[in-house]
Amino acid sequence: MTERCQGDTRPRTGPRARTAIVLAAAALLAATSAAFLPGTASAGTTLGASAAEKGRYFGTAVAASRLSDGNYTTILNREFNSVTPENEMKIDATEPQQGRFSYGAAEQIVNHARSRGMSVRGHTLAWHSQQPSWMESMSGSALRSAMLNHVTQVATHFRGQVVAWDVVNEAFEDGTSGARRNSNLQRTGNDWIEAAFRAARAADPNAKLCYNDYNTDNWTHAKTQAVYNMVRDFKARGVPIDCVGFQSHFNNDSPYVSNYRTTLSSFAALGVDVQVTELDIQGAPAATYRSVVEDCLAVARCNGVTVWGIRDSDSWRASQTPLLFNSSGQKKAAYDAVLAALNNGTTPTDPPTTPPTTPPTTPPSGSCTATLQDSTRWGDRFNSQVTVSGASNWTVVVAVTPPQKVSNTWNGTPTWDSSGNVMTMRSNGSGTVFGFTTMANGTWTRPVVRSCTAS
Ligand code: G2I
Repeated sequence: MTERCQGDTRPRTGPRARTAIVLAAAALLAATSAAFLPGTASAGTTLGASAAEKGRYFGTAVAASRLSDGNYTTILNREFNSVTPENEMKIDATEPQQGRFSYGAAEQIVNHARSRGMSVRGHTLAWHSQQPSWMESMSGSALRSAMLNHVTQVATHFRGQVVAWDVVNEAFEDGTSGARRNSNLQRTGNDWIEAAFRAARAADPNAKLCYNDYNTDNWTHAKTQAVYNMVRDFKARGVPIDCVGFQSHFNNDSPYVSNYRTTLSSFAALGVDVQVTELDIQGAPAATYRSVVEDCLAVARCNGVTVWGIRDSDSWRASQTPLLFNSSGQKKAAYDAVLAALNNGTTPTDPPTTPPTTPPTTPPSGSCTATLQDSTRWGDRFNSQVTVSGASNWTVVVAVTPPQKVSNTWNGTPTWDSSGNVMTMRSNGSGTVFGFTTMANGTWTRPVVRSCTAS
């Protein structure tokens, strides 16, 4: 191209000219996409970033023992923006002897996640299973007190670090009875579940509190209806419940059904968030994975999807090869289907909200420039995208207006001031665009870029 100078408009022919036309068209397309599809800069290529652009998270169960496996952590750090400790926050792990708490393995996962901008789901505070032997042998009021103390201690320990807790896990019977599961906790009195939720709320007022269960995916099943009735009752009586987790372990005996979306939306209509908390599907059929993600995206209050492990070899049901990555860590067809579903996801139809009227903001000074633009908006939250120029290694400070809270970020590593309203975002090395989701909490003021510093 050196033979042509700027302004030379003579037509060109031949392969180099065709190459130039293709490149120019590609550049135009890229510029157009950037203008009309904010956030496509580097999202769209990983599960977490794509989900974040839809205002959701995409998470995985993590085992502390696997964090030393480089293949595992490479996938974890690249693809996911939420983690759930698979076993490390369970009662037997966190209180192995009564009154003696042990948080090391759980903290390893929490620190790994939070230092990389991933959020943490806590699993689980009260459950009939994986109880330490001292608790298994307890009953009555002693057990009730021990359970409430456990909830209080663990939720307090992780206060501010866990965005959502599975407060109570698997408290209902399988089959057609719709009854509570007969467990030592249930035998302490039918109100044990609401007592656990109240204790959790007192311990960590800002965490979302979830009830989590399996075989509650099919809207027509008695167990689904029983959980629904409990949540409706809790909402009516002011028991502090914020969300319902659908484990969604699908297999030939307990398959995905097309009324799953009805289940999610029906629970959401009770005034709780819904989350897919432990997804795995026997054989990992791409179409079924895709449907699950589409169902979540179709429900405004579906916050995100967590798969129960990264590679097939990490699964509790490894022989069913139910996950998105094979045992060598390669993406399976189901991965491609999930990513496509996240990228084509529909924006839920929420009541319209009033957009802010102030123009996009740029910081007053600094060694680089950061421009904030509005992106997708939902009934309760909105995305913003910040484009940085003038530095490849940058630090940008953004403030949101209380009671707004940033719930999700992508393409950068965030840290927070003590108020939780001022986010310092650092580049991951190469990108010049980052984004975040702000929970409006009734306030729709656009976040403000305070500074941009080259580092
Ligand atoms: O069972 C599948 C999941 C159903 N919903 C609740 C989840 O918490 C549950 O997770 C699984 C873990 O994936 C397994 O990893 O929970 C199992 C226990 O109920 C976990 O299995 C345990 C084994 O039973 C232990 O022998 C083993 O020491 O995993 C432990 C750590 O590998």
